[in-house]
Amino acid sequence: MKPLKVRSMFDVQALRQDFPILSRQVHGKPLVYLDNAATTQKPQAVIEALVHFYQHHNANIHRAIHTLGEEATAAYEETRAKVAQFINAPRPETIVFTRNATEALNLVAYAWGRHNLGPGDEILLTEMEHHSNLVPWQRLAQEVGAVVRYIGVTDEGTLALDGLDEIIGEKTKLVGVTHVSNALGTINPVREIVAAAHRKGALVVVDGAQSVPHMPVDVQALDCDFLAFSGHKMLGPTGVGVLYGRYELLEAMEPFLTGGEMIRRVRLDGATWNDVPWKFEAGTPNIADVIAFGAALDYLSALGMENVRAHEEALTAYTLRRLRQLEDIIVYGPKDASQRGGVISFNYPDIHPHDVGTILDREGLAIRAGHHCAQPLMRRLGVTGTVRASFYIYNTPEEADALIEGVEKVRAFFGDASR
Ligand code: C6P
Repeated sequence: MKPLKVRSMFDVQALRQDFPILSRQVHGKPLVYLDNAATTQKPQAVIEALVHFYQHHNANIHRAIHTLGEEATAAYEETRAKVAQFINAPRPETIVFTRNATEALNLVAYAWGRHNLGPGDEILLTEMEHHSNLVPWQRLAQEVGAVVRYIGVTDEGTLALDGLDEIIGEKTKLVGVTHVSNALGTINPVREIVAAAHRKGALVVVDGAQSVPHMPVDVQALDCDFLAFSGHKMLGPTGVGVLYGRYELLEAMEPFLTGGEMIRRVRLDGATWNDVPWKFEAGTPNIADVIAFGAALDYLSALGMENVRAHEEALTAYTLRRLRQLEDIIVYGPKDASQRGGVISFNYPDIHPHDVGTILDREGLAIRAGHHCAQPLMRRLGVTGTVRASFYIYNTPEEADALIEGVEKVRAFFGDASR
């Protein structure tokens, strides 16, 4: 098949020069990095922002009155403002920095859930949630006597939303839904789910870990109550997560972790809390990585998230077309690339995903094989795991071709499935 001309709005070959790691070899082959749903590579601008901070501005924030402290505080808070702008949050104070999406989701379960859910209340999740938007709620439900229910997954890998207004019951107090499935790539109709939940007075927490890095996400348009995501999946350093929360909700919530920085006044008989969002940022935060995350946001904003989405959609459509031409292969998730992010999960019925992953690694291809922290979904699909390729801004049609060639080699190595 002729390699696809991905009509990107940016020059992918030029952009690749910004990522030092992309020029390395693995097992003597050029690295083809297709594990972007796990974490993305970092451009030089982000690496330099990190080094620059430590070389020129390093200090603790919010407490020092010296110049370095003021500079560090300003840069940290500037990233908060950039995050707010990136997801069109109404004000920077609605942005809380955490370690990752997982911690952001736990924050909601602890700080909102423990005080707002009780016996018999229902938490409605989906069968395609990542464990990070599932286990905290199961644990909370056990603690407070709430009940967890699930929206099912269809054979096409979409949410079974028929009768949504009945699925969300009078007792449903919280709906938790992933915007884009990390295992299937399915883009869920979050706006409709939020509208249905709000009609019943339920709040909605959206797991944006696989959407915010890949497409324009506007929290005001979605009208969600909480949105969680991770900086490391969008060119930023590890150790930075984001929780967006509706301001009134954050203000009414109890703190998550307690200690330094999150207090207003402490006496021997008790304490009062700092303003939102600092009430939720106890102790010294991940200052340097947050500031470098700001450089990642600048990089993505310069590309334009519409363009990022268009690039990934074209690459996904091309790869899906090529994969489906291979004999025996099972590809999961929606047929149409317009309904999915840049994540493609597949299996050979007779070959373990780890074996596929090991052979692909020998070809320089980095993919993920396993349950993708979505074990209930794997059970629904009737598998223990899948092979998953996931794209980002620097991936090319030639790399998609390398994936197909690698998969063909796997088939050849194991022989025909019918034998
Ligand atoms: N998914 C993957 O390979 P953390 O680890 O906290 O940064 O992100 C957690 C998380 C939450 N929700 C979704 C939808 C995710 O995909 C992830 C992370 C990685 O799919 C690691 S399991």
